[in-house]
Amino acid sequence: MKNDSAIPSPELIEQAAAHLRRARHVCVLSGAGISAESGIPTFRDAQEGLWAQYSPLDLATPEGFERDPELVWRWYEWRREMIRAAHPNPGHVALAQLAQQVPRLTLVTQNVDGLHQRAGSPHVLEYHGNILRDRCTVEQVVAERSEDSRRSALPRCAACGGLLRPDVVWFGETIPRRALVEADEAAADCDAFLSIGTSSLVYPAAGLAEAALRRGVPVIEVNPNPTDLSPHADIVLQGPAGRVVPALRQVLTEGVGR
Ligand code: BJW
Repeated sequence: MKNDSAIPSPELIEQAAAHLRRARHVCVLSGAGISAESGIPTFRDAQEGLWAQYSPLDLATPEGFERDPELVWRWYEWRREMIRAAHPNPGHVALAQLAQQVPRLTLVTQNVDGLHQRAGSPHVLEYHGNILRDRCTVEQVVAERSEDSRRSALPRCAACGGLLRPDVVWFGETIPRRALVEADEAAADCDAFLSIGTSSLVYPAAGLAEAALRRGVPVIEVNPNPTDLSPHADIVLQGPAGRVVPALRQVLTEGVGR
């Protein structure tokens, strides 16, 4: 990762804030990078990213789960513990506050950690589900664990006894319908788009910024590293979300140097 302690110039932050000030509806897409400063690893960062150490095909596909559900559950239980122990960081908090400062803000998150909600963001669209929920593989609904499988390596549904899985979206699976539709609507209606802490590599999520770009809507990216979106974004705020989003929120409220 590049020098992630630097943050963009006040002038560039003001340019981004000016777009947000003019906006009637801001659409935000967040990714793993916004939770990195809460101690939760991203997926694709070269050294610490989860995919540098674990195979997405084994751990984040329905086929991997079918082959070895115990392995997949062990990995998810490890991540759940990490996420339960984590706290929202200043990036999550500033984004929740930003929602109070613009007429309308739709927050679409690819993250499964629930940290936006814990920071106070209302109506978060969980595009890739939530790791803290279980889903029944038979009934395909969010489910409780049966009493006798609570501590088992393979938890079972209290209602039907079916095998449970984490309520997340794996590769090749469809996005939860409500999140998919409402995110598409927001990308089609917004007049400013903010992409925070995502590599913009995973679809259909990455297509949301593309849809906004096609409409000529200003797209602002917050990321310490360049992504596939960066050359197309109107403004790239290069730096960590935990510093850049609070700075953006502050400039939006107070203006530069006032
Ligand atoms: C910081 C920072 C700091 C660091 N501050 N920033 C079109 C083209 C090509 C392929 C496809 C396509 N359409 C569909 C596909 C297939 C596939 C896909 O996109 N593959 C690509 C990887 C090539 N997509 C799917 O399969 C999706 N489903 C689908 O399309 O269904 C329709 C369909 C069904 C059947 C057949 C065909 C189509 C589902 C995708 C599910 C993704 N699931 C995961 C796991 C979730 C569960 C879990 O957590 O375990 O979601 S994978 C992983 O990637 C996770 C993330 O949400 C997602 C995105 O990652 P994200 O958030 O961008 O993280 P990173 O690590 O990539 O990036 C972090 C960024 O943060 C970096 O840029 C850093 O620089 C930055 N950063 N520190 C700010 N402090």
